[in-house]
Amino acid sequence: MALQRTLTMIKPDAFADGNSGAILAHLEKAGFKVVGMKKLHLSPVQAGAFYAVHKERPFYGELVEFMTEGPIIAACLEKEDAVKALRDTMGATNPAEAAEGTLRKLYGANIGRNATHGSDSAENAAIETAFFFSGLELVG
Ligand code: FUP
Repeated sequence: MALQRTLTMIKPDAFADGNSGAILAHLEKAGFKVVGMKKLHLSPVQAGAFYAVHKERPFYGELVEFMTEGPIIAACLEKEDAVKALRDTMGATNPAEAAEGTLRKLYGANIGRNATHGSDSAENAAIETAFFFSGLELVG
């Protein structure tokens, strides 16, 4: 498998709890290279657009509210097979079901407040990376 890029977010819960540094260190130790990174506070329109695929789901409103409650860190990460590797490093969507030692197990509280995001496919990784970063901001 060749080098691949994916998109992660340190969500408002993890940022507010002061876990950004630990999460970034965990990702670096797991072999991810940060090729782009920024801190921002999403507006409801921006968070709604990012999660547009979930628009019809019952949790959409709560998800947008949560993702806009405070700052986040968005980062583009590079590694062999990065999309799957990040999903494995994060663990299941619901922290209660996430494996020991995964980011969501370590830092998530519940399925809504689960500390981190990771793209679920190479196609979405490209879309989500372009949502946050211009080509000039990605330094490989
Ligand atoms: P994931 O790819 O693991 O982030 O999970 P999904 O794309 O299915 O969901 C995106 C986000 O919606 C989750 F991170 C948290 C939120 N969510 C809920 O709040 N309730 C649910 O039942 C499912 C997802």
